[in-house]
Amino acid sequence: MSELYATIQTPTVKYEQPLGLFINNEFVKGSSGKTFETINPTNEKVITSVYEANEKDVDIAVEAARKAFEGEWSRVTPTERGRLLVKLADLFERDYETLVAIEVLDNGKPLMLAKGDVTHSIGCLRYYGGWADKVHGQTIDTNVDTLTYTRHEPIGVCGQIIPWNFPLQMWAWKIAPAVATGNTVVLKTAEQTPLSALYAAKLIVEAGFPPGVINIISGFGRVAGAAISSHMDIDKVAFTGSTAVGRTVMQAAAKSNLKKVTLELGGKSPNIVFDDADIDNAISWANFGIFYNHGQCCCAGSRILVQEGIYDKFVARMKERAGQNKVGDPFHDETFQGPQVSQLQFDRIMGYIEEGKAEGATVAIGGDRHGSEGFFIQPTVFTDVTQDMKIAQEEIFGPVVTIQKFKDEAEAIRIGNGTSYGLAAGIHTKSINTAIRVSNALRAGTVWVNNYNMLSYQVPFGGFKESGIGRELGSYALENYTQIKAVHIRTADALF
Ligand code: TXE
Repeated sequence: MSELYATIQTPTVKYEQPLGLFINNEFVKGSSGKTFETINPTNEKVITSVYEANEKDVDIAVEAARKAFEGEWSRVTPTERGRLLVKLADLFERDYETLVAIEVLDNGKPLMLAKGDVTHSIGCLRYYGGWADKVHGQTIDTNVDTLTYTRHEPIGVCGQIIPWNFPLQMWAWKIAPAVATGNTVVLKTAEQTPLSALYAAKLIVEAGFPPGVINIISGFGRVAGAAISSHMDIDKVAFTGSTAVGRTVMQAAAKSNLKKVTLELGGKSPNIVFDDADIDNAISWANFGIFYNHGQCCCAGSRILVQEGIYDKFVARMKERAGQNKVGDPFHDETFQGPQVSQLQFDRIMGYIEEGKAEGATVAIGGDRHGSEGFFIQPTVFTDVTQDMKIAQEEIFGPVVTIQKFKDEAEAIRIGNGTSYGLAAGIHTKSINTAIRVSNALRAGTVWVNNYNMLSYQVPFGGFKESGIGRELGSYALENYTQIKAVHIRTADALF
């Protein structure tokens, strides 16, 4: 094997890992030849090193994407685009065990969750494969001497910047709607988790996509990410990550060529439990709402609001439930919570836990690291939390939840809406009227009633307020990747 591949042995699978930048359907070493390490968060050891993209590599990838967009790809029929996406989904399915193992190894998410991620990614590719030949314009009657119609045309070259919390799922969410609608793509993965995206890149060639349609680069945000956001020949940028970087991306887009921008950013989502809720159900979803994916979810139900009548009972049950979550080796079948993705994220989260203690909140359970190796953190529940505390306002992005007490519906809505974010919310009640009133009043892009974190690729996802701009998934995502052209054809002699 050349240095462009490494043989990797995981506890479940041995496989060939591509390491290069994926440009024009080939793995290449990049213009500097520089590499960077990717770390296994379970044992803090280096898994391998991948090639690092700089500004010049972004230029080269964009050139390849532009050439494909204006050339071969523009002549591929919508039906064929759909077939290619469905073929790619079939290849994901064939290599399911490998993709699952890579996610567990590189990200630290447990097997049971990684399986869900890969299954979801396969479904997402197929779903948008189905859409490819169903995106049409309209004919519009204006007057008898004119034929007027609209075309839903692709935007062009799309820059896509993804995070590390769902490496493969984000890959599919971004690439599938873009390619289904006839765009070409330069996607930058997160520096913490480059591996599954490169493995999936190999499958792009096998599926039969023409060179340059999908380009995948590994690299750092401040270099390759910044080069994408400010590139003069990228027509659209789609970003998922922190609100702080989202602002930077939008500024760079405005200062360069006013490329179209969609952002999926952070959250501090309330999960509201009313007195009349089924307590077993509410505890189960509150636990899943925050501890799923170790709290590394933009929509995590990180603020539990409980009505005063059941507050004491709920806190006691939540402590008990959080303490039962199995934390440990993500390759074990029963593990529910693995390590956080990186030392940096571990330090950030531990910093918030210390801050919460210093601010006077009570640690009901957890509050410390788990074990002595790997980036593991105990499931942590804070009580005696007030609305002004940092832990009640800022996104912690770890297995840490706050519980606040409320009196009535109006107070629940006020606290629920009381942050700068607006990504998601949960409501637990047996009353349909309460559920509808409160879900209408919450300023959030998604509301779950008597469940939490249940995402489907058929359903739009995105944020109100500072949680983002635009919607991913469902038919709504197609709008992010198409622009409308109105054509007026005069069918009679000139009027003037
Ligand atoms: O995010 P960044 P980080 C939140 C969460 C987390 C915090 C920090 O609160 O604790 O962000 O995580 C690229 N120009 N979310 O530091 O930096 C970067 O390389 C262009 C929420 O990992 O935003 C990566 O590919 N791109 C979230 C991506 O942005 C830049 C998911 C995300 O990294 C860049 C992840 C720049 N200047 C974190 N700087 C969600 N919404 O799901 C970085 N990047």
